[in-house]
Amino acid sequence: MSYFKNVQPIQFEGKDSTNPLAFKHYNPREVVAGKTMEEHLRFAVAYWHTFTANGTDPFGAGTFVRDWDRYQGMDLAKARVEANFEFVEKLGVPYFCFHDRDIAPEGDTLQETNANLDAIVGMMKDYMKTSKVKLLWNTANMFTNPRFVHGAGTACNADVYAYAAAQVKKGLEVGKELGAENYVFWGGREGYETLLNTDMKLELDNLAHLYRMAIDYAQEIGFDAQFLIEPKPKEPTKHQYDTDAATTIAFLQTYGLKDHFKLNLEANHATLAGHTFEHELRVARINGVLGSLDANQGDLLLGWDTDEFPTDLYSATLTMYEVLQNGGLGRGGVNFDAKVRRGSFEAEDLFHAHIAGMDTFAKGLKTAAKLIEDRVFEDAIDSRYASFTEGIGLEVVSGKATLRSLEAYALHNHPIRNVSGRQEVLRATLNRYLLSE
Ligand code: XUL
Ligand code: CO
Repeated sequence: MSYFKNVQPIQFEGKDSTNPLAFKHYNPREVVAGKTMEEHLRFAVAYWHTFTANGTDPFGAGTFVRDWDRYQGMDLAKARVEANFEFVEKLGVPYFCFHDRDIAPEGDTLQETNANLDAIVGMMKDYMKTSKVKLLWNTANMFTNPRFVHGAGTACNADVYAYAAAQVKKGLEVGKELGAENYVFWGGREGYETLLNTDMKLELDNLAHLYRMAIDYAQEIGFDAQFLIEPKPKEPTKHQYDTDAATTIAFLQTYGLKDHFKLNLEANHATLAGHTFEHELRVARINGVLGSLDANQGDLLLGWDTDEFPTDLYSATLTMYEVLQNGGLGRGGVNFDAKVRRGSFEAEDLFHAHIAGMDTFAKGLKTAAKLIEDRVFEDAIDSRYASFTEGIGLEVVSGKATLRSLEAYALHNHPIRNVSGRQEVLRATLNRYLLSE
Protein backbone atom coordinates (compact mmCIF):
# COMPACT_ATOMS: atom_id res chain seq x y z
CA MET A 1 0.00 0.00 0.00
CA SER A 2 1.37 3.42 -0.95
CA TYR A 3 0.16 6.56 0.81
CA PHE A 4 2.16 8.98 -1.32
CA LYS A 5 1.73 7.45 -4.79
CA ASN A 6 2.24 10.71 -6.64
CA VAL A 7 5.57 11.49 -5.03
CA GLN A 8 8.86 9.98 -6.15
CA PRO A 9 11.96 10.03 -3.91
CA ILE A 10 12.99 13.68 -3.55
CA GLN A 11 16.14 14.63 -5.45
CA PHE A 12 18.54 17.54 -5.24
CA GLU A 13 18.07 19.73 -8.33
CA GLY A 14 20.06 22.81 -7.34
CA LYS A 15 19.23 26.40 -6.53
CA ASP A 16 17.57 27.28 -9.83
CA SER A 17 15.04 24.46 -9.69
CA THR A 18 11.38 25.51 -9.50
CA ASN A 19 10.15 21.99 -8.75
CA PRO A 20 8.35 22.07 -5.37
CA LEU A 21 9.21 18.38 -4.95
CA ALA A 22 13.00 18.84 -5.26
CA PHE A 23 15.75 20.16 -3.01
CA LYS A 24 17.37 23.44 -4.01
CA HIS A 25 20.05 23.54 -1.30
CA TYR A 26 19.92 20.25 0.61
CA ASN A 27 22.31 17.92 -1.12
CA PRO A 28 22.92 15.14 1.41
CA ARG A 29 26.31 14.22 -0.05
CA GLU A 30 27.69 17.76 -0.44
CA VAL A 31 30.60 18.38 1.92
CA VAL A 32 30.48 21.57 3.99
CA ALA A 33 33.12 22.33 6.61
CA GLY A 34 34.50 18.79 6.53
CA LYS A 35 31.26 16.79 6.78
CA THR A 36 28.40 15.96 4.46
CA MET A 37 25.17 17.89 4.85
CA GLU A 38 23.49 14.70 5.92
CA GLU A 39 26.01 14.26 8.74
CA HIS A 40 25.69 17.86 9.88
CA LEU A 41 21.94 18.13 9.82
CA ARG A 42 20.68 14.69 10.86
CA PHE A 43 17.09 15.59 9.94
CA ALA A 44 14.13 13.89 11.58
CA VAL A 45 10.40 13.80 10.84
CA ALA A 46 8.05 14.30 13.81
CA TYR A 47 5.47 11.52 13.86
CA TRP A 48 2.85 13.52 15.77
CA HIS A 49 2.60 16.43 13.34
CA THR A 50 3.03 14.31 10.22
CA PHE A 51 1.01 11.16 10.81
CA THR A 52 -1.11 11.64 13.94
CA ALA A 53 -2.39 15.22 13.75
CA ASN A 54 -5.49 15.96 11.72
CA GLY A 55 -5.54 19.76 11.57
CA THR A 56 -8.02 20.47 14.37
CA ASP A 57 -7.82 23.83 16.09
CA PRO A 58 -9.84 25.13 19.07
CA PHE A 59 -12.54 26.34 16.67
CA GLY A 60 -12.78 23.63 14.08
CA ALA A 61 -12.55 20.00 13.12
CA GLY A 62 -9.65 18.33 11.35
CA THR A 63 -9.06 19.26 7.74
CA PHE A 64 -6.19 16.99 6.74
CA VAL A 65 -6.89 14.53 3.93
CA ARG A 66 -4.88 11.41 4.75
CA ASP A 67 -5.34 8.04 3.09
CA TRP A 68 -4.66 6.22 6.35
CA ASP A 69 -7.70 7.82 7.99
CA ARG A 70 -9.95 5.17 6.43
CA TYR A 71 -8.74 2.89 9.27
CA GLN A 72 -9.40 2.98 12.99
CA GLY A 73 -7.80 1.78 16.22
CA MET A 74 -4.83 -0.53 15.81
CA ASP A 75 -5.39 -0.75 12.04
CA LEU A 76 -4.95 3.01 11.85
CA ALA A 77 -1.82 2.80 14.00
CA LYS A 78 -0.39 0.17 11.65
CA ALA A 79 -1.28 2.19 8.56
CA ARG A 80 0.54 5.18 10.05
CA VAL A 81 3.68 3.08 10.48
CA GLU A 82 3.55 2.19 6.78
CA ALA A 83 3.01 5.84 5.90
CA ASN A 84 5.90 6.88 8.15
CA PHE A 85 8.46 4.62 6.52
CA GLU A 86 7.28 5.48 3.00
CA PHE A 87 7.38 9.21 3.75
CA VAL A 88 10.72 9.28 5.57
CA GLU A 89 12.36 7.14 2.88
CA LYS A 90 10.98 9.24 0.00
CA LEU A 91 12.03 12.45 1.74
CA GLY A 92 15.48 10.94 2.20
CA VAL A 93 16.04 11.88 5.84
CA PRO A 94 17.75 9.50 8.24
CA TYR A 95 15.47 9.79 11.30
CA PHE A 96 12.02 10.04 12.80
CA CYS A 97 10.81 10.84 16.36
CA PHE A 98 7.66 9.97 18.29
CA HIS A 99 5.74 10.10 21.57
CA ASP A 100 4.48 6.73 22.79
CA ARG A 101 0.86 7.83 22.27
CA ASP A 102 1.47 9.02 18.70
CA ILE A 103 2.22 5.53 17.51
CA ALA A 104 -0.34 3.39 19.36
CA PRO A 105 -3.74 4.06 20.95
CA GLU A 106 -4.26 3.82 24.70
CA GLY A 107 -6.26 0.86 25.96
CA ASP A 108 -8.50 0.69 29.03
CA THR A 109 -5.62 -0.33 31.29
CA LEU A 110 -1.89 0.25 31.34
CA GLN A 111 -1.45 -3.44 30.43
CA GLU A 112 -3.60 -2.99 27.31
CA THR A 113 -1.88 0.26 26.41
CA ASN A 114 1.54 -1.38 26.68
CA ALA A 115 0.38 -4.33 24.59
CA ASN A 116 -0.76 -1.93 21.84
CA LEU A 117 2.58 -0.19 22.02
CA ASP A 118 4.47 -3.48 21.84
CA ALA A 119 2.61 -4.51 18.69
CA ILE A 120 3.49 -1.27 16.90
CA VAL A 121 7.07 -1.25 18.16
CA GLY A 122 7.42 -4.80 16.84
CA MET A 123 6.15 -3.67 13.45
CA MET A 124 8.57 -0.73 13.40
CA LYS A 125 11.42 -3.02 14.34
CA ASP A 126 10.59 -5.25 11.39
CA TYR A 127 10.61 -2.25 9.05
CA MET A 128 13.94 -1.12 10.47
CA LYS A 129 15.56 -4.44 9.56
CA THR A 130 15.46 -3.50 5.88
CA SER A 131 14.98 0.29 5.97
CA LYS A 132 17.81 2.76 6.60
CA VAL A 133 15.45 4.91 8.68
CA LYS A 134 16.43 5.25 12.35
CA LEU A 135 14.91 6.64 15.51
CA LEU A 136 16.45 9.95 16.60
CA TRP A 137 14.43 10.01 19.82
CA ASN A 138 11.31 8.88 21.50
CA THR A 139 9.47 10.33 24.46
CA ALA A 140 6.46 9.75 26.69
CA ASN A 141 3.31 11.79 26.20
CA MET A 142 2.40 12.61 29.79
CA PHE A 143 0.20 15.60 29.00
CA THR A 144 -2.77 14.62 26.79
CA ASN A 145 -4.63 12.15 28.99
CA PRO A 146 -6.90 13.81 31.62
CA ARG A 147 -5.08 11.88 34.37
CA PHE A 148 -2.24 14.40 33.95
CA VAL A 149 -4.47 17.36 34.73
CA HIS A 150 -2.21 18.33 37.67
CA GLY A 151 1.07 17.22 36.10
CA ALA A 152 3.01 13.97 35.75
CA GLY A 153 6.47 14.03 37.33
CA THR A 154 5.29 17.10 39.28
CA ALA A 155 1.78 15.83 40.05
CA CYS A 156 0.22 16.46 43.47
CA ASN A 157 -1.12 12.89 43.33
CA ALA A 158 1.35 10.05 43.96
CA ASP A 159 -0.79 7.61 41.94
CA VAL A 160 -0.41 9.80 38.87
CA TYR A 161 3.31 10.11 39.57
CA ALA A 162 3.62 6.31 39.69
CA TYR A 163 1.72 6.02 36.39
CA ALA A 164 4.06 8.57 34.78
CA ALA A 165 7.07 6.64 36.09
CA ALA A 166 5.67 3.45 34.57
CA GLN A 167 5.25 5.27 31.27
CA VAL A 168 8.86 6.52 31.34
CA LYS A 169 10.08 3.00 32.15
CA LYS A 170 8.22 1.64 29.14
CA GLY A 171 9.50 4.52 27.00
CA LEU A 172 13.09 3.63 27.86
CA GLU A 173 12.45 0.00 26.96
CA VAL A 174 10.90 1.05 23.64
CA GLY A 175 13.86 3.34 22.94
CA LYS A 176 16.27 0.51 23.57
CA GLU A 177 14.26 -1.89 21.43
CA LEU A 178 14.32 0.50 18.48
CA GLY A 179 17.88 1.75 18.97
CA ALA A 180 16.90 5.37 19.73
CA GLU A 181 19.91 7.69 19.82
CA ASN A 182 18.30 10.02 22.38
CA TYR A 183 15.45 10.04 24.85
CA VAL A 184 13.51 13.30 25.34
CA PHE A 185 11.70 14.72 28.36
CA TRP A 186 9.37 17.57 27.56
CA GLY A 187 7.42 18.49 30.68
CA GLY A 188 4.10 19.19 29.04
CA ARG A 189 2.25 19.49 32.34
CA GLU A 190 5.29 20.03 34.56
CA GLY A 191 4.50 23.49 35.82
CA TYR A 192 1.78 25.23 37.77
CA GLU A 193 -1.19 27.53 37.39
CA THR A 194 -1.24 29.16 40.84
CA LEU A 195 1.08 29.13 43.84
CA LEU A 196 -2.01 29.12 46.08
CA ASN A 197 -2.29 25.34 45.69
CA THR A 198 1.29 24.45 44.73
CA ASP A 199 4.21 23.01 46.70
CA MET A 200 6.87 24.09 44.24
CA LYS A 201 9.78 22.59 46.19
CA LEU A 202 8.15 19.15 46.45
CA GLU A 203 7.20 19.18 42.77
CA LEU A 204 10.74 20.02 41.65
CA ASP A 205 12.29 17.49 44.05
CA ASN A 206 9.97 14.81 42.66
CA LEU A 207 10.79 15.71 39.08
CA ALA A 208 14.48 15.31 39.92
CA HIS A 209 13.71 11.91 41.51
CA LEU A 210 11.99 10.83 38.30
CA TYR A 211 15.00 11.85 36.22
CA ARG A 212 17.34 10.02 38.61
CA MET A 213 15.21 6.86 38.38
CA ALA A 214 15.24 7.13 34.58
CA ILE A 215 19.05 7.41 34.52
CA ASP A 216 19.35 4.36 36.78
CA TYR A 217 16.90 2.30 34.77
CA ALA A 218 18.48 3.16 31.43
CA GLN A 219 21.82 2.04 32.84
CA GLU A 220 20.27 -1.13 34.20
CA ILE A 221 18.81 -2.17 30.84
CA GLY A 222 21.81 -0.98 28.82
CA PHE A 223 20.01 1.82 26.97
CA ASP A 224 22.80 4.27 26.22
CA ALA A 225 20.81 7.07 24.58
CA GLN A 226 21.61 10.71 25.28
CA PHE A 227 18.96 12.11 27.66
CA LEU A 228 17.52 15.44 26.57
CA ILE A 229 15.28 17.96 28.32
CA GLU A 230 13.23 20.30 26.14
CA PRO A 231 12.63 23.71 27.72
CA LYS A 232 9.44 25.70 27.12
CA PRO A 233 8.20 28.69 29.15
CA LYS A 234 4.43 28.36 28.95
CA GLU A 235 1.66 26.44 27.24
CA PRO A 236 0.07 24.25 28.41
CA THR A 237 0.75 25.43 31.99
CA LYS A 238 1.10 29.11 32.76
CA HIS A 239 4.48 28.57 34.42
CA GLN A 240 6.42 25.66 32.97
CA TYR A 241 9.32 24.64 35.23
CA ASP A 242 11.77 24.16 32.33
CA THR A 243 11.22 27.73 31.16
CA ASP A 244 14.35 28.15 29.06
CA ALA A 245 17.89 26.84 28.67
CA ALA A 246 19.30 28.82 31.60
CA THR A 247 16.52 27.76 33.99
CA THR A 248 16.84 24.12 32.97
CA ILE A 249 20.61 24.16 33.43
CA ALA A 250 20.17 25.65 36.91
CA PHE A 251 17.69 22.88 37.77
CA LEU A 252 20.10 20.19 36.54
CA GLN A 253 22.95 21.73 38.53
CA THR A 254 20.87 22.05 41.71
CA TYR A 255 20.01 18.37 41.60
CA GLY A 256 23.43 17.12 40.46
CA LEU A 257 22.01 15.87 37.15
CA LYS A 258 23.92 18.02 34.67
CA ASP A 259 26.33 15.31 33.50
CA HIS A 260 23.42 13.09 32.46
CA PHE A 261 21.47 15.51 30.28
CA LYS A 262 21.71 17.80 27.31
CA LEU A 263 19.00 20.08 25.97
CA ASN A 264 16.64 19.68 23.05
CA LEU A 265 16.02 23.28 22.06
CA GLU A 266 13.02 24.39 20.05
CA ALA A 267 12.84 27.65 18.10
CA ASN A 268 9.22 28.49 18.91
CA HIS A 269 9.80 27.77 22.59
CA ALA A 270 12.66 30.27 22.54
CA THR A 271 10.32 32.87 21.04
CA LEU A 272 7.72 32.23 23.74
CA ALA A 273 10.45 32.70 26.37
CA GLY A 274 11.31 36.09 24.88
CA HIS A 275 14.59 34.85 23.44
CA THR A 276 15.97 34.29 19.98
CA PHE A 277 16.71 30.68 19.09
CA GLU A 278 20.40 31.49 18.82
CA HIS A 279 20.35 32.87 22.37
CA GLU A 280 19.09 29.54 23.66
CA LEU A 281 21.69 27.65 21.62
CA ARG A 282 24.49 29.89 22.87
CA VAL A 283 23.46 29.42 26.52
CA ALA A 284 23.43 25.66 26.03
CA ARG A 285 26.66 25.63 24.03
CA ILE A 286 28.76 27.57 26.54
CA ASN A 287 27.46 25.26 29.26
CA GLY A 288 28.29 22.11 27.27
CA VAL A 289 24.67 20.93 26.96
CA LEU A 290 23.67 21.70 23.38
CA GLY A 291 22.12 18.38 22.42
CA SER A 292 19.49 18.52 19.69
CA LEU A 293 17.10 20.87 17.91
CA ASP A 294 13.36 20.98 17.37
CA ALA A 295 13.29 23.02 14.19
CA ASN A 296 10.25 25.21 13.59
CA GLN A 297 9.31 28.85 13.82
CA GLY A 298 6.70 30.86 15.65
CA ASP A 299 4.72 33.84 14.49
CA LEU A 300 5.86 37.04 16.17
CA LEU A 301 2.32 38.41 15.88
CA LEU A 302 0.92 35.55 17.94
CA GLY A 303 1.68 34.62 21.54
CA TRP A 304 1.36 30.87 21.25
CA ASP A 305 3.22 27.89 19.85
CA THR A 306 2.35 27.90 16.14
CA ASP A 307 5.03 25.33 15.19
CA GLU A 308 5.41 26.50 11.60
CA PHE A 309 7.97 24.96 9.29
CA PRO A 310 11.20 26.96 9.47
CA THR A 311 11.73 29.15 6.41
CA ASP A 312 13.56 32.06 8.04
CA LEU A 313 17.05 32.04 6.51
CA TYR A 314 18.38 34.60 8.96
CA SER A 315 17.46 32.52 12.00
CA ALA A 316 18.56 29.24 10.37
CA THR A 317 21.98 30.74 9.59
CA LEU A 318 22.55 31.95 13.16
CA THR A 319 21.28 28.59 14.42
CA MET A 320 23.71 26.64 12.25
CA TYR A 321 26.48 29.05 13.27
CA GLU A 322 25.97 27.93 16.90
CA VAL A 323 25.77 24.28 15.87
CA LEU A 324 29.04 24.50 13.92
CA GLN A 325 30.76 26.33 16.78
CA ASN A 326 29.53 23.52 19.02
CA GLY A 327 31.37 21.01 16.86
CA GLY A 328 28.02 19.61 15.68
CA LEU A 329 25.06 18.05 17.43
CA GLY A 330 26.68 14.76 18.40
CA ARG A 331 23.90 12.20 18.76
CA GLY A 332 21.25 14.90 18.35
CA GLY A 333 19.71 16.11 15.13
CA VAL A 334 17.32 18.58 13.55
CA ASN A 335 13.79 17.37 14.18
CA PHE A 336 10.95 19.16 12.39
CA ASP A 337 8.62 19.72 15.31
CA ALA A 338 6.49 21.62 12.83
CA LYS A 339 3.04 21.31 11.32
CA VAL A 340 1.57 22.26 7.99
CA ARG A 341 -1.07 24.94 8.26
CA ARG A 342 -4.70 23.84 8.57
CA GLY A 343 -5.32 25.10 5.06
CA SER A 344 -2.45 22.98 3.68
CA PHE A 345 -4.45 19.80 4.01
CA GLU A 346 -3.23 17.67 1.12
CA ALA A 347 -0.71 14.89 1.78
CA GLU A 348 1.71 16.45 -0.73
CA ASP A 349 1.92 19.54 1.48
CA LEU A 350 3.84 17.40 3.97
CA PHE A 351 6.61 17.02 1.40
CA HIS A 352 6.56 20.69 0.39
CA ALA A 353 6.84 21.74 4.02
CA HIS A 354 9.73 19.43 4.91
CA ILE A 355 11.59 20.34 1.73
CA ALA A 356 11.21 24.05 2.57
CA GLY A 357 12.56 23.44 6.08
CA MET A 358 15.44 21.26 4.90
CA ASP A 359 16.50 23.74 2.22
CA THR A 360 16.35 26.57 4.74
CA PHE A 361 18.65 24.71 7.14
CA ALA A 362 20.97 23.58 4.33
CA LYS A 363 21.36 27.16 3.11
CA GLY A 364 21.81 28.30 6.71
CA LEU A 365 24.54 25.68 7.16
CA LYS A 366 26.40 26.81 4.03
CA THR A 367 26.21 30.48 4.98
CA ALA A 368 27.26 29.82 8.57
CA ALA A 369 30.23 27.74 7.42
CA LYS A 370 31.38 30.58 5.16
CA LEU A 371 30.98 33.14 7.96
CA ILE A 372 33.12 31.00 10.24
CA GLU A 373 35.69 30.28 7.53
CA ASP A 374 36.10 34.02 6.98
CA ARG A 375 36.11 34.67 10.75
CA VAL A 376 33.55 37.45 10.25
CA PHE A 377 32.28 37.55 13.82
CA GLU A 378 35.37 36.01 15.44
CA ASP A 379 37.66 38.80 14.26
CA ALA A 380 35.17 41.46 15.34
CA ILE A 381 34.78 39.81 18.75
CA ASP A 382 38.51 39.28 19.20
CA SER A 383 39.21 42.93 18.62
CA ARG A 384 36.28 44.00 20.81
CA TYR A 385 37.69 42.09 23.79
CA ALA A 386 41.37 42.68 23.01
CA SER A 387 41.89 44.57 26.29
CA PHE A 388 41.51 41.24 28.13
CA THR A 389 44.48 39.68 26.33
CA GLU A 390 47.18 41.83 27.94
CA GLY A 391 47.95 44.04 30.90
CA ILE A 392 45.26 44.58 33.49
CA GLY A 393 42.64 42.67 31.42
CA LEU A 394 44.84 39.58 31.32
CA GLU A 395 45.16 39.77 35.11
CA VAL A 396 41.35 39.75 35.37
CA VAL A 397 40.83 36.73 33.13
CA SER A 398 43.68 34.78 34.73
CA GLY A 399 42.18 35.43 38.17
CA LYS A 400 45.21 37.36 39.46
CA ALA A 401 43.51 40.73 39.82
CA THR A 402 42.11 41.97 43.13
CA LEU A 403 39.89 44.93 43.92
CA ARG A 404 43.05 46.62 45.27
CA SER A 405 45.08 46.07 42.07
CA LEU A 406 42.17 47.17 39.88
CA GLU A 407 41.67 50.30 41.97
CA ALA A 408 45.37 51.13 41.72
CA TYR A 409 45.11 50.80 37.95
CA ALA A 410 41.86 52.78 37.65
CA LEU A 411 43.19 55.65 39.75
CA HIS A 412 45.91 56.29 37.18
CA ASN A 413 43.99 55.44 34.02
CA HIS A 414 42.29 58.55 32.83
CA PRO A 415 40.41 59.08 30.56
CA ILE A 416 38.77 55.74 29.67
CA ARG A 417 38.20 55.26 25.94
CA ASN A 418 35.45 53.00 24.48
CA VAL A 419 35.08 52.03 20.83
CA SER A 420 31.94 51.47 18.75
CA GLY A 421 30.28 48.05 18.77
CA ARG A 422 29.68 48.41 14.99
CA GLN A 423 26.46 46.42 15.17
CA GLU A 424 25.05 47.83 11.94
CA VAL A 425 28.20 47.01 9.98
CA LEU A 426 28.03 43.43 11.27
CA ARG A 427 24.36 43.11 10.35
CA ALA A 428 25.03 44.45 6.88
CA THR A 429 27.91 41.99 6.52
CA LEU A 430 25.64 39.16 7.58
CA ASN A 431 23.15 40.24 4.92
CA ARG A 432 25.93 40.23 2.33
CA TYR A 433 26.75 36.61 3.18
CA LEU A 434 23.07 35.63 3.20
CA LEU A 435 22.57 37.10 -0.24
CA SER A 436 25.71 35.68 -1.83
CA GLU A 437 25.36 32.41 -3.71
C1 XUL B 1 5.50 20.77 22.57
C2 XUL B 1 6.66 20.09 22.01
C3 XUL B 1 6.67 18.61 22.11
C4 XUL B 1 8.02 18.04 22.37
C5 XUL B 1 8.05 16.56 22.63
O1 XUL B 1 5.53 22.15 22.43
O2 XUL B 1 7.56 20.71 21.48
O3 XUL B 1 6.12 18.07 20.96
O4 XUL B 1 8.90 18.29 21.31
O5 XUL B 1 7.16 16.19 23.62
CO1 CO C 1 9.31 20.14 20.55
